[in-house]
Amino acid sequence: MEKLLFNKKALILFVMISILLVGMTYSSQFLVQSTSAKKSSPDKISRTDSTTNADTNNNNTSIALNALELKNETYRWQNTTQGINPTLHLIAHTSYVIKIKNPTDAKHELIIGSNGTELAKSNSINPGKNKNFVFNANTTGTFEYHCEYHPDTMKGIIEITNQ
Ligand SMILES: [Cu+2]
Repeated sequence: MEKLLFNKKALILFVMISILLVGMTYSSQFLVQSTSAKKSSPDKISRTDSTTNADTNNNNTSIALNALELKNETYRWQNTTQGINPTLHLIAHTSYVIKIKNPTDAKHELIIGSNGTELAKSNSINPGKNKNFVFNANTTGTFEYHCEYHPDTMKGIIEITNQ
């Protein structure tokens, strides 16, 4: 009877030690994994940061406008946030790359103007084509943009400020 009890105690002790050992092995593995994850994460973060910065810089100096067909061959300009004929807010003394996509089946041409004067233009963009052109926002003020072929429906305002 005593022997059996001792065996039971020994068995319980053995099981507890086994559980402890297994637990320690697992936790040490976890610790190693988390440390290596911590070691590698700063690289990842800095890499993401630099790409984000690059993207931000691009966004600061580039504007995407797409030709959009609503229906019955009615067209609008659309930006990346689904804005229709959006007002463009630009900073003075900055060069902007205007990136235009034309997924419609009509020709378009973006013209930036002021009181009937053309300041910059994309030239004709055929259906399915993309075109980039540079607009130098030299002075502050309110300007307009429109499509050469659809001036009544594809048009918007450009506001150039110092900030
Ligand atoms: Cu057009």
